[in-house]
Amino acid sequence: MEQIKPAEKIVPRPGDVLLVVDVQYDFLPGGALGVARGDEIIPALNRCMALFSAKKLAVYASRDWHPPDHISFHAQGGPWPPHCVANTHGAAFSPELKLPPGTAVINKADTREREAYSVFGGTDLDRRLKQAGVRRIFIGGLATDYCVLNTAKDAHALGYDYFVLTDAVRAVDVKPGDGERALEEMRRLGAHLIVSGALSE
Ligand code: VGL
Ligand code: ZN
Repeated sequence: MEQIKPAEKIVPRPGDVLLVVDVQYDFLPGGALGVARGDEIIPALNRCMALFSAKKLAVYASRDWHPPDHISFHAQGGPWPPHCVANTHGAAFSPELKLPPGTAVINKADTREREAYSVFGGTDLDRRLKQAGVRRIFIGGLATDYCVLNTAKDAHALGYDYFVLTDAVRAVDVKPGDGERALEEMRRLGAHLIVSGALSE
């Protein structure tokens, strides 16, 4: 996989935001829809959040926020076991995730009838980012092959420049290789695939 090497520094600047996708108990090992090694991304995300926060740049954190009878759950004929039910333990952010004060929390897929893997899906994220003059989005979180992929596709369609932090994402991999294929698809759509260590003060 082609990546910008850490030696090529990228300095976050006004117009940049960090988007941390769905780092919730249910997507972490032991959770209802646990992503293997999902917990390994937290230190890298914490470093990125600290960097953006120190530069007074916005951090957004999304959460999958489903009603108990969401259409994506098996009982409704959907593909997933129940997960991230709003206001339950499973839907909470990992306490190891050091969200800076003022982090903007975006709930998604929070109505029964609607699935949304993208953080842009059915939320006001695009309006808020455009209003703030945001041009570049740095994306990390879970899962590479669902919410990260679909968020990146929408970022592309909505005209943003976007970066995927390859060491700060992990895949569900329902089929082995789904995560790698998702990264490849994002790269084809113009995503800059970088390691989080490339971000510099
Ligand atoms: C997700 C599966 C079901 C995700 C959400 O956040 O990637 N995956 N719901
Ligand atoms: Zn979900």
